[in-house]
Order: sequence, then structure tokens, then C-alpha cells
Amino acid sequence: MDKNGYKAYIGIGANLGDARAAVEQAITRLDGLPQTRLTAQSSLFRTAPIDAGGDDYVNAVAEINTGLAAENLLAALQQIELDFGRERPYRNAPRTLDLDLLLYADRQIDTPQLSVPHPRMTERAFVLLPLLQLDPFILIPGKGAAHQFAPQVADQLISKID
Ligand code: A4P
Ligand code: MG
Repeated sequence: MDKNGYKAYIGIGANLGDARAAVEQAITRLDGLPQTRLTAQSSLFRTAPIDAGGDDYVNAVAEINTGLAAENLLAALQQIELDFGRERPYRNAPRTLDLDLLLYADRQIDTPQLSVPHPRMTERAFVLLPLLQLDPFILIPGKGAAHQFAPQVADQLISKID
């Protein structure tokens, strides 16, 4: 880590309750984490559920700069999810707030608690498109340029809010 910390990208999603407000407030919470500042945020997007049921999602991606180690950042993200009333009744259940650590510097992490880059991020328009909005040339460690995966998700419904 240099004195400016690590660059990380957080995928944000919600499809239960006031999803838009949850995503906006979550972005604010990221900026308030210790040793962390928000450096960029994508537009908010309305997206059809992928491998999941329930209402459409609101999704966005945030770029942060953080001095937190990846495991500590994950724990902080999970605490924010809990603060928003996140429950986990079954896999891919509708959720008040989901925060995924997509990228952490140029690291590849594979522990029981944490896989980085997020293993499904290249298959999902709701992650790829907001990420590419922030950085069209961003590289996914171990996979290459993110933009090369965009054609494969072109059939997934996603539209910018506003
Ligand atoms: N975990 C491992 N790696 C990570 C990581 N990089 N970031 C572990 C966050 N967590 C990570 O997560 C389960 C466990 O994954 C955690 O305990 C953590 O140790 P979870 O949040 O409880 O479960 P989840 O959200 O159901 O899993 P995940 O992996 O976030 O699900 P997906 O695959 O991301 O799918 N459709 C639309 N349109 N928009 C969405 O946002 N989201 C999902 C969730 C499905 N369909 C969707 C959307
Ligand atoms: Mg999650």
C-alpha cells in the first residue's frame, strides 16, 4: 500500500423496499468507513434479476480508496448490509442491500470467505456496465480487459435511472 491506500470497487444491489434509497445511502456509508474515501460512483441502473426472482434491482458500482485490508473491508461491507436489515432466507433471495467486493487493487484472493475478483462479475451486465462507466479500460486480474465481456451480457436488461 502506498500512503494513498488501495483502489477497490464495490458492487451495490438492492431489490427489496426502497432500493434506490438503499443504494444511495450505501454509497454514503462507504465514504464514511474508516481509512476510506469514495473516489467515484457510477450512475444508478435498473436491472432485471439474474439467476434470481423478485422485483427489478437497482445496481451501481462505487470506487473507493481504502487503507483497510480486504478481509476487514469485507467485514465492514457485511456490517453495512446488516444495518440495512439484510436477511438471507435462501440463496439469491431478494435483498434490501448487497455489497460485493468486486476488485481490490490488482489482487487475486481465494479464501473460504472471500473471492476477488468477484467470480461472477464478468457474466453480469449489472456489474460490468457500471464498472465500465467508471473506467472503460479497467483490467480484471486474471481475466483481462473488462470490456471484452460486455458483448456476452448484451441480452441482459439494464437501463440507466434518470
Ligand atoms: N464472498 C466471497 N467473495 C466475496 C466478495 N468478493 N464480495 C462471500 C462479497 N462477498 C464475498 O455472500 C455470501 C458469501 O460470499 C459471504 O459470506 C462472503 O464471505 P452473500 O452476500 O451472503 O450472498 P449473495 O449476495 O447471495 O451472494 P453473491 O455472491 O453476492 O451473489 P451474486 O452471485 O452476486 O448474486 N440480479 C440483478 N439484476 N442485480 C443483482 O444485484 N444479485 C444477485 C446476487 C443475483 N441476481 C442479481 C443481483
Ligand atoms: Mg453479496
